[in-house]
Amino acid sequence: MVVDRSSMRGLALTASLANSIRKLGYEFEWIKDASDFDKADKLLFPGVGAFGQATNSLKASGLGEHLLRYIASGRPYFGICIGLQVLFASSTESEGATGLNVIPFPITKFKTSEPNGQRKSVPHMGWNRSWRAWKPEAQDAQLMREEDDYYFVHSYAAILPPNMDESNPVADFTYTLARYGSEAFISSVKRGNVFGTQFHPEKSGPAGLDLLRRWLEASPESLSAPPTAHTPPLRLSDPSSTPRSGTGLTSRIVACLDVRSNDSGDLVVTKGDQYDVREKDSDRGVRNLGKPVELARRYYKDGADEVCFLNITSFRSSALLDQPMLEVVRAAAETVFVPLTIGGGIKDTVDPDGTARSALEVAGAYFRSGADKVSIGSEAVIAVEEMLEREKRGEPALTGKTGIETISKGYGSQAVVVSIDPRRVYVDTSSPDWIESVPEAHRPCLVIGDKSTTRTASEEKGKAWWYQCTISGGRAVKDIDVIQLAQGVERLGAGEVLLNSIDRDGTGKGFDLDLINLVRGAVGIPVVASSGAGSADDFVEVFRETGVEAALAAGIFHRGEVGLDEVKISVEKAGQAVRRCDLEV
Ligand code: 1PR
Repeated sequence: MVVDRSSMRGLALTASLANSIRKLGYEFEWIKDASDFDKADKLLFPGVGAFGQATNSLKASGLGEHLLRYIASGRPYFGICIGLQVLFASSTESEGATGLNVIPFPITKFKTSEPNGQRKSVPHMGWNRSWRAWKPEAQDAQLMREEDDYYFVHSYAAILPPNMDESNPVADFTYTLARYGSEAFISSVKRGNVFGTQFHPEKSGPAGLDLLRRWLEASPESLSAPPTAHTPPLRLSDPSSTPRSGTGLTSRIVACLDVRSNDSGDLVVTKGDQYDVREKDSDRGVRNLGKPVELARRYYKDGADEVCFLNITSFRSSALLDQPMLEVVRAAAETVFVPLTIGGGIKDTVDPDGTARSALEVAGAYFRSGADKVSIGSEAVIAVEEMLEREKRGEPALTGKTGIETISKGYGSQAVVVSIDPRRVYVDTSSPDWIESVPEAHRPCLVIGDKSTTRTASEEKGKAWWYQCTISGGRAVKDIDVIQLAQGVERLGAGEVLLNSIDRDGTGKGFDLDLINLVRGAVGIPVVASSGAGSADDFVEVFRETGVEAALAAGIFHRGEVGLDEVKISVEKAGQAVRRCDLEV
């Protein structure tokens, strides 16, 4: 396995790939210097991040040349995500950077809106399907399966023109396509010994592990076999070539585990209602709903599309050296092969010995333990508040120093989630000029109860409210609203918003559709709806009414009231695509 060790981003997902290979019973070694290429029987190049960073460091270290020589030797190569993209000629992500040009075709960015004007979230993040192999190869070397969903996370891809024909250089390769909205792009490509996937098999659950297994098991000869069949070029405008409606992505279902130490000092999964996690009885102990790693494993087996850990006591104990959540993530990543997010305490900290640790270092420790994304809460609110202050003073908005900026620069924006904890602020509507009591800056997120779209709308008649952001798990409020925050973190470089609602948390009343529609309409990055799920129908409703990319629940899953499969069946019956998987692996 070769890793671009000079690129931090390259390291981010390698822990997961290493775990997948070990899980499949194979041994591997990291390429440390050029001489290691000679020892390799097969070579995997994993990674995420920027094209230029990867190609430049391959060139600067001289490893690029050795990589090309390795490929020319006919031994099998498997590039994942950026390991696929470096095979191409160039990328609009990094002007002037040149790839290895094994496939003389450019990588370009997804459009953020459709021809009909509809918004399209970028990055393309989630589970999508590969389909219609062009020039399928001999059966023994056929790696891809059309019926499987795989996990993608990227903003750039080998996007094919709609009038693709045999003169396109890509036509010399065997490839599968995936569709994101109206754009079709290469999801896997193969010619002879060279194979690559835009998606992450190591994060694609049983289907991804199966693909890795097929590649690892196949003999080098069968992997290098030339194509034996030839089919005409795929006409992308052919409606029968589109297996799934909508964007192509499935609606993601996320299981969330709020983790903290109980009064005996053990780490437990807990769950509050409206952020109070203590039992209602007289001793007020921390509610204990299970062990974090065991529950994460269970949700993976039950078909969760992602698992999210939130360290909800982080604002009290923040020393990195002493961070038990690192071990939780490490242990979970050994057996959970879907994306893992970790939140809580992702900020600049100081170790007990006085060593300062930047948010980037804290995040790096989690990525090396096996996390795929970090979720930033309180620090994001403070960063946006300061950014707005700077703008008011006429200073540049971005400093490049906030955790969001440094982590998204180092690991890619797709690795940075911002967790928002808004609270409704009700306003007195009894006087005719009540609107004056709402600060002008916050009026864009004002909801008039009579127009509320939530299921509890009848309770809201005559009311009005806006959404104020909180920090420290709802313990303090800030003079910044949910739209200001969501748009601010997008400018700083966040790749996804995890949208909680303190009013709905743990209530089972359904998601706050007003809130979700406001935020989703305000940003171009994916939004995960959270808080309030009480039934499988709540998921159906939130996907149908808001078009949100993902929905998360905690309490109903922990208490066993609703199963992940039950949610997926309901969402699918309602016409939304979901990832169904073989739950045995
Ligand atoms: O501020 O960067 O250290 O991050 C702290 C993180 O911990 C934030 O993401 C914040 O949301 C979370 N947090 C802090 N205190 C609590 C608490 O509960 N006392 N949990 C807390 C937030 C909300 C969701 C919950 C959904 C779904 N929990 O995580 O999972 O509301 O619940 P439901 O399906 O049961 O309704 P920082």
